[in-house]
Amino acid sequence: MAKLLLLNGPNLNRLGKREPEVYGSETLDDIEHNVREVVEAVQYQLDAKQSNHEGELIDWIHEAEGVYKGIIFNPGAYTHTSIALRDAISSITVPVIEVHISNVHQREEFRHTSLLAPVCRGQIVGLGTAGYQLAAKYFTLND
Ligand code: DHK
Repeated sequence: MAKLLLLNGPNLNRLGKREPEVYGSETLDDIEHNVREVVEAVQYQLDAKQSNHEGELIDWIHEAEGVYKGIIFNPGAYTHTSIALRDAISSITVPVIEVHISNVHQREEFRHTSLLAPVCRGQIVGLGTAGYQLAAKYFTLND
């Protein structure tokens, strides 16, 4: 059975409580539940992980090689800072879709740049938590 990995980075465990005017009221559990529904409807399997630690995210990306068909990844603020995460994504052949709940381009200048997008399959920004489900749909469509 094909598997997808849903990966969330720093502060995304605070969803639901964190700046609801920016990130909405859904929790990470809600998001994982909704993505799981999309994935399981087409007989895929989902693993979902969240970490506030860059190194742990890097380890999980390395371990994804040969295991997952795709990674749906919201790297949080590491999007804008982490060359190490970019190198981790480049080091595997599993395609990664970068997802942002908010429209980062409508926000502070420092959020306009993604160090990771150039090595990702694609990027979904500003569509709220639906972005995660749309990324899952992409991976399940392309069989
Ligand atoms: C989430 C974060 O934690 C921010 O650091 C990013 C992103 C935007 C989001 O919109 O999901 O800048």
